[in-house]
Amino acid sequence: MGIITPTNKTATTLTGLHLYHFSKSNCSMRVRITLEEKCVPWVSHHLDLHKAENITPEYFDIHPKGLVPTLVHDGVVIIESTDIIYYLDDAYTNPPLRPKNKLDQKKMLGWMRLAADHHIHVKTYMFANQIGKSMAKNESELNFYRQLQKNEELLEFHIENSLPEGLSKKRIAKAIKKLNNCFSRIERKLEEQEWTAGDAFSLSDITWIPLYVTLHSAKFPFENYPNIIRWKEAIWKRPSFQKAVLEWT
Ligand SMILES: N[C@@H](CCC(=O)N[C@@H](CS)C(=O)NCC(=O)O)C(=O)O
Repeated sequence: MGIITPTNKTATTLTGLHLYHFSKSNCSMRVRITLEEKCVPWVSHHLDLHKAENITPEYFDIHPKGLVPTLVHDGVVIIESTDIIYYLDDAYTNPPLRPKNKLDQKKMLGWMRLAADHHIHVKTYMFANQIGKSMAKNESELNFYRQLQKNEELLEFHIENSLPEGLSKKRIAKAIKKLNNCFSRIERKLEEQEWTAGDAFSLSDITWIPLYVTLHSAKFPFENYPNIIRWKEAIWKRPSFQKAVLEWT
């Protein structure tokens, strides 16, 4: 999605870097890590998703799906976490967060796309195992949400999560299978190389590490993935990770 034109024109008058985000959101972590890697100052607009602070007409006028993160850079509004971090790496080239050679750059983009395609399964796993009940909406909250949310997939997801029985068993089983397939692929890659896209830390690692953080907190069985554990321990030591993730969670 990348750069958008929001209905709310006040966002376009902001100067500097402004991030609409939530402390525990994995997509927000990606952007915070990138900002810390680049050592650029930014202004925080924290929205607590557990208090539905993103479900307001004002925020839907900035982000059409009411999701975090949204980055505003000198009035330019950017959504979709993987697009945002790619944008930031173009705007602030030092240190570079993409591999030097074209082939590894292609691999990096492939891993980023894979993560974006699996977002729904991460969300399903988290809602099924950790946050579903606290995010369930009552009838009047659902009616309010229906008025704002134009995206069918998100609407359906939140309606299903708000049923007394929660998300369907079929949806949860599919998510677990898809996530295990993905992490098995990463595990195999990390057997041959230090980082997901080659021999340098890159946007691909920044895209995937928040998924480890979030899923691990919901007891995803990472003990079956020793190379992923070695990789996450290396990232844990980076000052960017400590500032962007540990200090926010
Ligand atoms: N593809 C989007 C997904 C953004 C997303 O789903 N964000 C979650 C937090 S990680 C959110 O805002 N959820 C709120 C909701 O579902 O209402 C991205 O990468 O930015």
